[in-house]
Amino acid sequence: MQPKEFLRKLGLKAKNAGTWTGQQSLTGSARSIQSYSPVDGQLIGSVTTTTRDQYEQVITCAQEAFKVWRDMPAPKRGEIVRQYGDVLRQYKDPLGRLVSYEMGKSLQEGYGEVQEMIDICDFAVGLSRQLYGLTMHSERPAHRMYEQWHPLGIVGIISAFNFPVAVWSWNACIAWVCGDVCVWKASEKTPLCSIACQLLFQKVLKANNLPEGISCIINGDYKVGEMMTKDGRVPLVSATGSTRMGKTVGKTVAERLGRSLLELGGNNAIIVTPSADLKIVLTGAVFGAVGTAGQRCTTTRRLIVHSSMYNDVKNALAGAYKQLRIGDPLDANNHVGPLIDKGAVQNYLNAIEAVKKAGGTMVVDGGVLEGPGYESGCYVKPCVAEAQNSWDIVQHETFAPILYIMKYDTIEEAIAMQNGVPQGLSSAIMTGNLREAERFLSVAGSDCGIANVNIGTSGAEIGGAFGGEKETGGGRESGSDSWKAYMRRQTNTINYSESVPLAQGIKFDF
Ligand code: UN1
Repeated sequence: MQPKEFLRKLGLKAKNAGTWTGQQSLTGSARSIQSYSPVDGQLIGSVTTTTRDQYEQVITCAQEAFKVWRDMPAPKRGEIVRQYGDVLRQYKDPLGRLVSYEMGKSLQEGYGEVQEMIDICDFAVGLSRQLYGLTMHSERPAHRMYEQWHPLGIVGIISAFNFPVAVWSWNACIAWVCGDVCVWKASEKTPLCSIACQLLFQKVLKANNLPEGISCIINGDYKVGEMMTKDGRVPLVSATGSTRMGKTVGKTVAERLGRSLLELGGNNAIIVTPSADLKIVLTGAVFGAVGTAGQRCTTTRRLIVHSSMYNDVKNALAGAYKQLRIGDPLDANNHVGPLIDKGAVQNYLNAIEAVKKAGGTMVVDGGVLEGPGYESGCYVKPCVAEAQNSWDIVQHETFAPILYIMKYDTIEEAIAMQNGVPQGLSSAIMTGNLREAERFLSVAGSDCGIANVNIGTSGAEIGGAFGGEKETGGGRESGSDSWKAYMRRQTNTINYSESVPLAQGIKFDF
């Protein structure tokens, strides 16, 4: 299917996508964002950036919509999200293709992202009947105490290019069933994906006669994001992206005592123990390191291998990397697509330079691909380098398919290495040894938000709470009880006695 065709199916006019706010198509912005595909370097479309005035209109529109949405019973809101899940099922093919074409991930992964959206819709529908609060026993006679959860209002969502649709949906679908309305600032590298999602959701709102401001979009760079992070009318900002971005967002939102939910960089490792199943190690590590061309926050960046099997793993990896096919991600034969843009290619080249300078040896060489099919200049070779955990370059997250491999002797040493980075998102151990596995999962084990046994670091399911510690930002999105971040808790005490007994035994007679 040609890009023109899937864009048309999604309601996007090629070359001029326009600006959507969720309310109406606004005009008057002088600047626009051009979206070029990293697949073939072609201009896919452009989107106008949101001006200050337009931002004000969007917020007013969202505030008005909130008044309607918050009064709808939660299971009825769940019904709207259920319908969105159905629309996504219907549009999985064109939306998956757009994700693949605009972002550059493989078509399978593009479909996978839409599937994650469908799954989170299902999860949110169930949740809409389970927003439970606790009841407590009051210390006073004839008193009842309980807590209830109310929506916050406007939830601001800042999302990254690497999961241009799924990560928004983890936030938006949960926020919606909670009764919040959402304002989404997507990455300026993938603006059309966000507009496509928005148009599909607007179909559902329209069919149900609901205000469009339940879902709004603002477009632009960090300055547009800043309008939201500084805005006291946005009680929660959920941001996914680099640690650098998260530090700014966290600080700005904290200055006004707002809430932020941060899902930032990872520096994820797999520990390979002597009892590991080599087949599992290879699949987990190779998919973890080269999937999405190394541009997942959960990408495997470090392989910490027991010295007794270090050479075997190194050779097996080199063999597996030889099989990788790099090219057009829409062609199902290819495993690895392009990086997002030339800036990302430069970062990749700089990191390889830095690792070599530090004394690293390449196990699998990197490099930029040229020639037919690689005209966009964004295709690079996934590579593997022998490195030391303490090196500055290894301590940093480079959003590219570079895997660092290193040796350990004792399990304590391996865990210390795995934890010995500023980030704390995902981690894994490959082992057939129960003691080692449990030790890795114990309080003295992995310090990450995600810790897996005999599974790689990427590809988390939506049912769990997703996020990590330390410089990953501490936020949790998606499954489990992550919904609580999108609501405010109210403790209620009701006195049905005929007197007013005070708590803590205090007497106040007059
Ligand atoms: C991200 O890269 O920001 O666990 C999210 C995974 C995906 C989500 C990654 N389900 O790899």
